[in-house]
Amino acid sequence: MAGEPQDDCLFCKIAEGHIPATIVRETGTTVAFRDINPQAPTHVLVIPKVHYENAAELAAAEPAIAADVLREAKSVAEEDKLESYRIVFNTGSGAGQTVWHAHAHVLGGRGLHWPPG
Ligand code: IU
Repeated sequence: MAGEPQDDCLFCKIAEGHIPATIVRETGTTVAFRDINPQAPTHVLVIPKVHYENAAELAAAEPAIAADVLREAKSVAEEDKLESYRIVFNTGSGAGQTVWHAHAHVLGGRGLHWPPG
């Protein structure tokens, strides 16, 4: 059920501390950890602890937690001293989403092209 931990969800397991990750920040509602396959010098994922399939579903059900995710993304950028950065929510397989637990990619530390690929 949406919002509840899913047995087969890797990010739920990271949020619960059952699978190790390089955690950079944690709040009551979010966890931020380094992506295992970084696409930029800073590539951190910010996830809500609650399980929703994507950012839009999270925002619809738990708008305050969606705001927490954005606030934490900014804090990650500040901690890594990024002047510019990009926050990405891949939504749907056609956009490259591979993990079905809402997550913000925080990317920075190199030039970022526009439009993205
Ligand atoms: P996506 O937007 O769903 O494609 O992002 C999923 C990300 O999760 C992707 O960048 C992976 O490298 C990352 N990731 C991870 O950090 N740790 C893992 O164990 C797995 C995926 I599986």
